[in-house]
Amino acid sequence: MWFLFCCIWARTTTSSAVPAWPDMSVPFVVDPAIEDQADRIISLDNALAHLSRVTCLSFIQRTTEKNFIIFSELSESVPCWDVLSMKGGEQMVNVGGNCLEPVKLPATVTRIFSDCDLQKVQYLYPCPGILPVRPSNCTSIFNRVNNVAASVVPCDVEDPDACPYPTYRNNTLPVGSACSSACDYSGRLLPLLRSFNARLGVSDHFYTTDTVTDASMISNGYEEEDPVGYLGMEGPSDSHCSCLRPLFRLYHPVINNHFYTSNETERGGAEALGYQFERIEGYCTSEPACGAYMPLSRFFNPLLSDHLYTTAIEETTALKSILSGYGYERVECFLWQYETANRACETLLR
Ligand SMILES: *[C@@H]1O[C@H](CO)[C@@H](O)[C@H](O)[C@H]1NC(C)=O
Ligand SMILES: *[C@@H]1O[C@H](CO)[C@@H](O)[C@H](O)[C@H]1NC(C)=O
Ligand SMILES: CC(=O)N[C@H]1CO[C@H](CO)[C@@H](O)[C@@H]1O
Repeated sequence: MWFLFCCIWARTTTSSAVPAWPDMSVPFVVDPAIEDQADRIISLDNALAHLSRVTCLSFIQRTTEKNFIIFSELSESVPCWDVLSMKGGEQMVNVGGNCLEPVKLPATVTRIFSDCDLQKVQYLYPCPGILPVRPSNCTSIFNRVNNVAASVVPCDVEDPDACPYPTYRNNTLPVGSACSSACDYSGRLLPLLRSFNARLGVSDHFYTTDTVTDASMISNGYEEEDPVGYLGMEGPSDSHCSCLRPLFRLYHPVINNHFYTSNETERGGAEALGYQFERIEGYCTSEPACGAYMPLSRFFNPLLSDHLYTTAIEETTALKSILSGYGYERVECFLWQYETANRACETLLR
Protein backbone atom coordinates (compact mmCIF):
# COMPACT_ATOMS: atom_id res chain seq x y z
CA MET A 1 0.00 0.00 0.00
CA TRP A 2 1.27 3.48 -0.86
CA PHE A 3 0.60 6.78 0.66
CA LEU A 4 1.80 10.02 -0.61
CA PHE A 5 3.04 13.43 -0.01
CA CYS A 6 1.52 15.79 -2.34
CA CYS A 7 1.84 19.38 -2.78
CA ILE A 8 -0.96 21.53 -3.82
CA TRP A 9 -1.72 24.16 -6.35
CA ALA A 10 0.94 26.73 -6.04
CA ARG A 11 0.36 30.06 -7.72
CA THR A 12 -2.91 28.99 -9.21
CA THR A 13 -5.78 31.05 -10.36
CA THR A 14 -4.75 34.52 -9.35
CA SER A 15 -7.66 35.91 -11.30
CA SER A 16 -11.19 35.08 -10.28
CA ALA A 17 -12.29 35.02 -13.91
CA VAL A 18 -10.74 31.65 -14.59
CA PRO A 19 -12.56 29.41 -17.03
CA ALA A 20 -13.99 26.61 -14.97
CA TRP A 21 -14.29 23.01 -16.06
CA PRO A 22 -17.78 22.41 -17.45
CA ASP A 23 -19.96 20.22 -15.24
CA MET A 24 -17.17 20.31 -12.65
CA SER A 25 -15.69 17.45 -14.54
CA VAL A 26 -12.02 17.26 -15.51
CA PRO A 27 -11.06 14.87 -18.31
CA PHE A 28 -7.54 13.61 -17.90
CA VAL A 29 -4.89 11.31 -19.24
CA VAL A 30 -1.68 10.28 -17.55
CA ASP A 31 1.71 10.71 -19.13
CA PRO A 32 3.06 7.22 -19.99
CA ALA A 33 6.26 8.03 -18.09
CA ILE A 34 4.19 8.24 -14.90
CA GLU A 35 1.92 5.38 -15.88
CA ASP A 36 4.99 3.17 -15.82
CA GLN A 37 5.78 3.90 -12.18
CA ALA A 38 3.46 1.74 -10.13
CA ASP A 39 4.00 3.56 -6.84
CA ARG A 40 3.39 6.92 -8.37
CA ILE A 41 0.31 5.93 -10.30
CA ILE A 42 -1.25 4.54 -7.13
CA SER A 43 -0.50 7.81 -5.40
CA LEU A 44 -2.09 9.73 -8.21
CA ASP A 45 -5.17 7.54 -8.07
CA ASN A 46 -5.42 8.11 -4.33
CA ALA A 47 -5.11 11.86 -4.76
CA LEU A 48 -7.80 12.00 -7.43
CA ALA A 49 -10.07 9.71 -5.44
CA HIS A 50 -9.67 11.94 -2.42
CA LEU A 51 -10.52 15.09 -4.35
CA SER A 52 -13.51 13.50 -6.04
CA ARG A 53 -14.75 12.16 -2.74
CA VAL A 54 -14.72 15.34 -0.75
CA THR A 55 -15.47 17.97 -3.37
CA CYS A 56 -17.83 18.31 -6.28
CA LEU A 57 -14.98 18.37 -8.78
CA SER A 58 -14.60 15.03 -10.49
CA PHE A 59 -11.93 13.53 -12.65
CA ILE A 60 -12.81 11.35 -15.61
CA GLN A 61 -10.67 9.43 -18.04
CA ARG A 62 -10.51 11.43 -21.25
CA THR A 63 -12.18 9.88 -24.24
CA THR A 64 -12.76 12.44 -26.99
CA GLU A 65 -12.86 15.68 -25.01
CA LYS A 66 -11.04 18.54 -26.69
CA ASN A 67 -9.96 20.12 -23.42
CA PHE A 68 -8.18 17.86 -20.99
CA ILE A 69 -5.36 17.51 -18.55
CA ILE A 70 -2.21 15.50 -18.98
CA PHE A 71 -0.75 14.59 -15.62
CA SER A 72 2.98 14.77 -16.18
CA GLU A 73 6.31 15.09 -14.51
CA LEU A 74 7.42 18.63 -15.24
CA SER A 75 10.26 20.77 -14.01
CA GLU A 76 10.25 21.77 -10.36
CA SER A 77 9.56 25.38 -11.23
CA VAL A 78 6.15 24.45 -12.61
CA PRO A 79 3.41 24.72 -9.99
CA CYS A 80 1.93 21.47 -8.78
CA TRP A 81 -1.64 20.42 -9.23
CA ASP A 82 -2.70 23.37 -11.32
CA VAL A 83 -5.99 21.71 -12.21
CA LEU A 84 -8.59 24.22 -11.11
CA SER A 85 -8.97 26.18 -14.32
CA MET A 86 -9.48 24.98 -17.85
CA LYS A 87 -6.82 26.48 -20.06
CA GLY A 88 -8.05 24.98 -23.32
CA GLY A 89 -6.72 22.08 -25.37
CA GLU A 90 -4.07 19.85 -23.88
CA GLN A 91 -3.08 21.11 -20.49
CA MET A 92 0.03 19.79 -18.81
CA VAL A 93 -0.27 19.51 -15.04
CA ASN A 94 2.73 18.84 -12.88
CA VAL A 95 2.38 15.86 -10.55
CA GLY A 96 6.04 14.93 -10.59
CA GLY A 97 8.74 15.15 -7.97
CA ASN A 98 7.55 17.13 -5.02
CA CYS A 99 3.96 17.18 -6.16
CA LEU A 100 3.21 13.54 -5.78
CA GLU A 101 5.68 11.60 -3.82
CA PRO A 102 5.04 8.05 -2.73
CA VAL A 103 5.90 7.54 0.91
CA LYS A 104 7.59 4.33 1.88
CA LEU A 105 6.05 2.24 4.59
CA PRO A 106 5.63 2.51 7.47
CA ALA A 107 3.61 5.50 6.41
CA THR A 108 2.36 7.90 9.01
CA VAL A 109 0.83 10.25 6.55
CA THR A 110 -2.17 9.59 4.43
CA ARG A 111 -4.14 12.75 4.16
CA ILE A 112 -3.59 14.30 0.82
CA PHE A 113 -5.26 17.68 0.52
CA SER A 114 -5.73 20.16 3.29
CA ASP A 115 -9.00 21.74 4.30
CA CYS A 116 -7.80 24.94 2.74
CA ASP A 117 -7.19 23.21 -0.54
CA LEU A 118 -10.66 21.77 -0.44
CA GLN A 119 -12.06 25.10 0.59
CA LYS A 120 -10.50 26.58 -2.51
CA VAL A 121 -12.03 23.88 -4.68
CA GLN A 122 -15.39 24.44 -3.03
CA TYR A 123 -15.04 28.16 -3.72
CA LEU A 124 -14.43 27.67 -7.41
CA TYR A 125 -16.66 24.63 -7.79
CA PRO A 126 -19.39 24.97 -5.19
CA CYS A 127 -21.43 21.85 -4.66
CA PRO A 128 -25.05 22.44 -5.64
CA GLY A 129 -27.10 23.83 -2.79
CA ILE A 130 -24.07 24.63 -0.68
CA LEU A 131 -22.82 28.14 -0.17
CA PRO A 132 -19.38 28.68 -1.64
CA VAL A 133 -16.81 29.26 1.09
CA ARG A 134 -14.24 31.99 0.94
CA PRO A 135 -10.64 30.89 0.51
CA SER A 136 -9.75 33.73 2.91
CA ASN A 137 -6.90 32.74 5.10
CA CYS A 138 -6.03 29.81 2.97
CA THR A 139 -4.41 31.93 0.31
CA SER A 140 -0.98 31.37 1.75
CA ILE A 141 -1.27 27.74 0.81
CA PHE A 142 -2.49 28.20 -2.69
CA ASN A 143 -0.11 30.98 -3.41
CA ARG A 144 2.88 29.20 -1.98
CA VAL A 145 5.86 30.38 -3.88
CA ASN A 146 7.84 27.19 -3.96
CA ASN A 147 6.63 23.73 -4.67
CA VAL A 148 7.53 22.14 -1.39
CA ALA A 149 5.77 18.86 -0.91
CA ALA A 150 3.14 19.40 1.72
CA SER A 151 2.93 16.83 4.41
CA VAL A 152 -0.52 15.90 5.50
CA VAL A 153 -2.35 15.25 8.72
CA PRO A 154 -2.05 11.59 9.73
CA CYS A 155 -5.25 9.84 8.95
CA ASP A 156 -5.52 6.17 8.14
CA VAL A 157 -7.82 5.75 5.18
CA GLU A 158 -8.07 2.05 5.97
CA ASP A 159 -9.56 2.95 9.32
CA PRO A 160 -11.58 6.11 8.84
CA ASP A 161 -12.67 6.11 12.46
CA ALA A 162 -9.13 7.03 13.35
CA CYS A 163 -9.24 10.14 11.21
CA PRO A 164 -9.12 13.30 13.25
CA TYR A 165 -11.18 15.03 10.58
CA PRO A 166 -14.61 13.45 10.35
CA THR A 167 -15.48 15.57 7.33
CA TYR A 168 -13.41 13.30 5.22
CA ARG A 169 -15.39 10.25 6.11
CA ASN A 170 -18.44 11.61 4.46
CA ASN A 171 -18.62 11.54 0.72
CA THR A 172 -21.54 13.87 0.69
CA LEU A 173 -20.53 16.52 3.13
CA PRO A 174 -18.47 19.27 1.55
CA VAL A 175 -16.06 21.02 3.82
CA GLY A 176 -17.61 23.66 6.00
CA SER A 177 -20.93 23.37 4.24
CA ALA A 178 -23.37 23.87 7.08
CA CYS A 179 -21.25 26.45 8.84
CA SER A 180 -20.29 28.71 5.91
CA SER A 181 -16.62 28.20 6.62
CA ALA A 182 -14.25 25.28 6.70
CA CYS A 183 -11.41 26.98 8.49
CA ASP A 184 -12.36 30.29 10.01
CA TYR A 185 -13.69 31.58 13.29
CA SER A 186 -12.96 35.12 14.44
CA GLY A 187 -13.23 34.67 18.20
CA ARG A 188 -10.55 33.88 20.73
CA LEU A 189 -10.03 30.25 21.68
CA LEU A 190 -9.33 28.95 25.17
CA PRO A 191 -8.45 25.43 26.26
CA LEU A 192 -11.22 23.44 27.89
CA LEU A 193 -9.41 22.22 30.99
CA ARG A 194 -10.32 18.88 32.47
CA SER A 195 -10.01 17.50 35.98
CA PHE A 196 -11.39 14.54 37.87
CA ASN A 197 -12.32 13.81 41.44
CA ALA A 198 -12.23 10.05 41.96
CA ARG A 199 -13.33 10.14 45.58
CA LEU A 200 -16.11 7.69 46.32
CA GLY A 201 -19.44 9.43 46.28
CA VAL A 202 -18.06 12.25 44.17
CA SER A 203 -16.67 10.65 41.00
CA ASP A 204 -16.95 13.78 38.94
CA HIS A 205 -15.31 14.93 35.74
CA PHE A 206 -15.09 18.68 35.57
CA TYR A 207 -14.39 20.89 32.57
CA THR A 208 -13.86 24.61 32.39
CA THR A 209 -12.19 27.30 30.32
CA ASP A 210 -11.80 29.42 33.43
CA THR A 211 -8.37 28.94 34.99
CA VAL A 212 -9.41 30.37 38.35
CA THR A 213 -12.24 27.87 38.74
CA ASP A 214 -9.97 25.12 37.51
CA ALA A 215 -7.36 25.97 40.14
CA SER A 216 -9.97 26.05 42.86
CA MET A 217 -11.25 22.61 41.86
CA ILE A 218 -7.68 21.29 41.92
CA SER A 219 -7.19 22.63 45.40
CA ASN A 220 -10.45 20.94 46.39
CA GLY A 221 -9.36 17.44 45.48
CA TYR A 222 -9.80 17.34 41.72
CA GLU A 223 -6.84 15.99 39.77
CA GLU A 224 -5.64 17.70 36.64
CA GLU A 225 -6.16 15.80 33.42
CA ASP A 226 -5.33 16.67 29.81
CA PRO A 227 -7.32 19.52 28.28
CA VAL A 228 -9.77 18.26 25.70
CA GLY A 229 -9.38 20.95 23.05
CA TYR A 230 -10.31 24.59 22.58
CA LEU A 231 -13.62 26.39 22.89
CA GLY A 232 -14.49 29.68 21.23
CA MET A 233 -15.04 32.68 23.48
CA GLU A 234 -17.28 34.64 21.14
CA GLY A 235 -20.69 33.49 20.02
CA PRO A 236 -23.31 32.52 19.17
CA SER A 237 -22.88 34.51 15.98
CA ASP A 238 -19.62 35.06 14.22
CA SER A 239 -18.76 36.75 10.96
CA HIS A 240 -17.17 33.56 9.65
CA CYS A 241 -18.74 30.67 11.43
CA SER A 242 -22.49 30.16 11.41
CA CYS A 243 -22.88 26.97 13.43
CA LEU A 244 -21.66 27.87 16.90
CA ARG A 245 -23.35 26.36 19.95
CA PRO A 246 -22.94 27.42 23.56
CA LEU A 247 -21.61 24.67 25.79
CA PHE A 248 -23.68 24.95 28.97
CA ARG A 249 -22.27 23.77 32.29
CA LEU A 250 -24.72 22.42 34.85
CA TYR A 251 -24.25 20.87 38.25
CA HIS A 252 -26.33 18.52 40.34
CA PRO A 253 -25.29 18.97 43.98
CA VAL A 254 -27.02 15.83 45.27
CA ILE A 255 -25.31 13.39 42.94
CA ASN A 256 -22.17 15.51 42.52
CA ASN A 257 -22.29 15.54 38.78
CA HIS A 258 -21.21 18.20 36.34
CA PHE A 259 -23.07 17.95 33.09
CA TYR A 260 -22.40 19.76 29.83
CA THR A 261 -24.69 20.13 26.87
CA SER A 262 -24.86 22.29 23.78
CA ASN A 263 -28.59 21.72 23.46
CA GLU A 264 -30.87 24.35 24.97
CA THR A 265 -33.81 21.94 25.27
CA GLU A 266 -31.70 19.39 27.04
CA ARG A 267 -30.41 22.04 29.38
CA GLY A 268 -34.02 22.85 30.32
CA GLY A 269 -34.74 19.18 30.87
CA ALA A 270 -31.73 18.81 33.13
CA GLU A 271 -32.74 21.86 35.16
CA ALA A 272 -36.12 20.26 35.69
CA LEU A 273 -34.29 17.26 37.14
CA GLY A 274 -32.43 19.32 39.70
CA TYR A 275 -29.36 20.41 37.76
CA GLN A 276 -28.33 23.99 38.29
CA PHE A 277 -27.10 26.05 35.37
CA GLU A 278 -23.63 27.40 36.15
CA ARG A 279 -22.39 29.08 33.02
CA ILE A 280 -21.56 28.93 29.33
CA GLU A 281 -18.03 27.54 29.10
CA GLY A 282 -17.61 28.71 25.52
CA TYR A 283 -18.74 27.86 22.02
CA CYS A 284 -18.25 24.79 19.92
CA THR A 285 -19.58 23.94 16.45
CA SER A 286 -22.49 21.69 15.59
CA GLU A 287 -20.66 20.38 12.50
CA PRO A 288 -17.02 19.71 11.79
CA ALA A 289 -16.10 23.10 10.31
CA CYS A 290 -14.71 26.56 11.09
CA GLY A 291 -11.41 24.91 11.96
CA ALA A 292 -13.11 22.87 14.72
CA TYR A 293 -12.76 19.24 13.73
CA MET A 294 -12.47 17.32 16.98
CA PRO A 295 -15.65 15.51 17.98
CA LEU A 296 -16.38 15.84 21.70
CA SER A 297 -17.74 12.43 22.65
CA ARG A 298 -20.07 12.30 25.62
CA PHE A 299 -20.36 9.36 27.99
CA PHE A 300 -22.35 8.67 31.12
CA ASN A 301 -21.71 6.25 33.94
CA PRO A 302 -24.99 5.68 35.79
CA LEU A 303 -23.39 3.88 38.72
CA LEU A 304 -21.04 6.76 39.44
CA SER A 305 -23.44 9.43 38.18
CA ASP A 306 -20.63 10.83 36.12
CA HIS A 307 -20.62 12.48 32.73
CA LEU A 308 -17.35 12.25 30.86
CA TYR A 309 -16.36 14.13 27.71
CA THR A 310 -13.36 13.40 25.57
CA THR A 311 -11.85 14.16 22.18
CA ALA A 312 -9.11 11.55 22.48
CA ILE A 313 -9.62 8.73 20.01
CA GLU A 314 -7.96 6.11 22.23
CA GLU A 315 -10.05 7.09 25.23
CA THR A 316 -13.24 7.07 23.18
CA THR A 317 -12.43 3.61 21.90
CA ALA A 318 -11.59 2.34 25.37
CA LEU A 319 -14.74 3.78 26.94
CA LYS A 320 -16.91 2.32 24.22
CA SER A 321 -15.70 -1.12 25.22
CA ILE A 322 -18.35 -2.89 27.21
CA LEU A 323 -16.49 -3.07 30.51
CA SER A 324 -15.82 0.63 30.94
CA GLY A 325 -19.04 1.33 32.84
CA TYR A 326 -19.47 4.44 30.71
CA GLY A 327 -22.20 4.39 28.11
CA TYR A 328 -21.65 6.38 24.95
CA GLU A 329 -24.27 9.06 24.47
CA ARG A 330 -23.27 11.09 21.43
CA VAL A 331 -20.93 13.63 19.90
CA GLU A 332 -21.84 16.75 21.78
CA CYS A 333 -20.22 19.15 19.33
CA PHE A 334 -16.85 19.88 17.75
CA LEU A 335 -13.83 21.54 19.35
CA TRP A 336 -10.77 23.19 17.95
CA GLN A 337 -7.53 21.32 18.24
CA TYR A 338 -5.31 24.39 18.25
CA GLU A 339 -5.41 27.83 19.72
CA THR A 340 -5.58 29.31 16.22
CA ALA A 341 -8.81 28.46 14.46
CA ASN A 342 -7.48 27.86 11.00
CA ARG A 343 -4.38 25.98 12.04
CA ALA A 344 -6.03 22.62 11.45
CA CYS A 345 -6.49 23.78 7.89
CA GLU A 346 -2.92 24.61 7.24
CA THR A 347 -0.85 21.92 5.72
CA LEU A 348 2.29 21.40 7.68
CA LEU A 349 5.20 22.10 5.46
CA ARG A 350 7.96 19.51 5.43
C1 LIG B 1 -23.01 12.23 5.59
O1 LIG B 1 -23.73 13.35 5.16
C2 LIG B 1 -25.11 13.12 4.98
C3 LIG B 1 -25.72 14.37 4.36
O2 LIG B 1 -25.29 15.54 5.00
C4 LIG B 1 -25.72 12.73 6.32
O3 LIG B 1 -27.07 12.45 6.16
C5 LIG B 1 -25.01 11.50 6.85
O4 LIG B 1 -25.48 11.17 8.14
C6 LIG B 1 -23.51 11.73 6.93
N1 LIG B 1 -22.82 10.51 7.32
C7 LIG B 1 -21.90 10.47 8.28
C8 LIG B 1 -21.25 9.16 8.53
O5 LIG B 1 -21.56 11.46 8.93
C1 LIG C 1 -32.08 19.04 21.49
O1 LIG C 1 -32.62 18.05 22.33
C2 LIG C 1 -33.99 17.80 22.06
C3 LIG C 1 -34.50 16.89 23.14
O2 LIG C 1 -33.55 15.94 23.49
C4 LIG C 1 -34.11 17.22 20.68
O3 LIG C 1 -35.45 16.95 20.37
C5 LIG C 1 -33.55 18.23 19.68
O4 LIG C 1 -33.56 17.68 18.38
C6 LIG C 1 -32.16 18.63 20.06
N1 LIG C 1 -31.73 19.74 19.22
C7 LIG C 1 -30.60 19.71 18.54
C8 LIG C 1 -30.30 20.93 17.75
O5 LIG C 1 -29.84 18.75 18.57
C1 LIG D 1 -6.52 37.34 4.06
C2 LIG D 1 -7.48 37.21 5.18
O1 LIG D 1 -8.65 37.03 4.99
N1 LIG D 1 -6.95 37.30 6.39
C3 LIG D 1 -7.76 37.17 7.58
C4 LIG D 1 -7.35 35.92 8.35
O2 LIG D 1 -8.06 35.83 9.55
C5 LIG D 1 -7.89 36.93 10.43
C6 LIG D 1 -8.63 36.63 11.70
O3 LIG D 1 -9.82 35.99 11.44
C7 LIG D 1 -8.36 38.20 9.75
O4 LIG D 1 -8.13 39.31 10.61
C8 LIG D 1 -7.60 38.40 8.46
O5 LIG D 1 -8.10 39.52 7.79
